[in-house]
Amino acid sequence: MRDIFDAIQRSAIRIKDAIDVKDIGYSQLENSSGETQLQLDIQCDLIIQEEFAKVSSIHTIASEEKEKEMVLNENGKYFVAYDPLDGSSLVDVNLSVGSIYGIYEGEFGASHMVASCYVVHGPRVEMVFAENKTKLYLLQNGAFEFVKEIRLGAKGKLMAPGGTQQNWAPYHKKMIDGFFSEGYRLRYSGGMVPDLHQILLKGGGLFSYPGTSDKPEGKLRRLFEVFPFAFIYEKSGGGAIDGKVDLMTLGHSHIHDTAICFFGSDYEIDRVKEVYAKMHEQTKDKFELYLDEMIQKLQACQKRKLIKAVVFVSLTLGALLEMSM
Ligand code: AHM
Ligand code: MG
Repeated sequence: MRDIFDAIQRSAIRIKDAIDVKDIGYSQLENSSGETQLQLDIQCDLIIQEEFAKVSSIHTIASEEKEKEMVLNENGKYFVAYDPLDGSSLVDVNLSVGSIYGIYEGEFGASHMVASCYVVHGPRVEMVFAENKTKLYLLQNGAFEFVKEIRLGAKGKLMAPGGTQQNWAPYHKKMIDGFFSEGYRLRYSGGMVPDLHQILLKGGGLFSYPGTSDKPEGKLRRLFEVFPFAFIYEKSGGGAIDGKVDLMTLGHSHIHDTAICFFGSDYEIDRVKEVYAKMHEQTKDKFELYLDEMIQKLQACQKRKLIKAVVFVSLTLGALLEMSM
């Protein structure tokens, strides 16, 4: 694990230099000498790949920038999934960005995660690494120095609500509005690394990326974004759920799968659970009532009308499921 930690630190220093060049953010295609430049996120992906290739304990890597996993060492035991430069579009406007790493043993999957880490590139470069505890490090004169252990409070004051609001479900909007009317303050930059980092360091709050009408399974990727932060929040004394269950109990079928996600301190996570459980209950009740009605209709049907009724039921069930989102 130590060699992975070191490789992440070397990558962070190289990524800092890659971000800190004049042309980045103004032109993604050509630098001032007219040479073709690699897009910054691809450049960061290659930096990390190069540093991980030096680590013999890494078996396979998966990156947000790579379609498929890449085997590095057949004898390695760790599987590392990373997002090399999350929120890369924020570089253009000089807001903070970051890299996220999920370290899995034996294979990818939440239940195999043994450590996770992220690096924030803001006014300073900071790194948060969680294994048994969550620890904060600061880049000082070319080396990362331990600063402190991080613990979340039981209740926070900050709210980072992701996703396009017009595509939120009404119960989700009501819940977020409820937090604001309790005095929570909006803190959303559009970069999950700085947004979750702020909540973590300021003691608590809620970051959410719900299922929306355009992205029913959320936007954030399980292996590179959701599981690493879920691990960090849980190790820091907070919670991470998909509305119903602990995010760390979810599976995945593809390396780029996404998940609906909420990260926060206990108070906010409990509220999300309550609101989402109530919504699921109501949807279930509505669904059962509807099914009973349909069964009665079917029973009353003449044999020749049966096929027509079955088609009708399938179509309306589909519409009802869509409505309940
Ligand atoms: P990216 O991987 O394309 O950079 O997108 C991930 C980012 C997260 O950092 C952030 O929380 C989210 O996308 C913001 O999305 P939205 O603008 O839909 O709220
Ligand atoms: Mg990302």
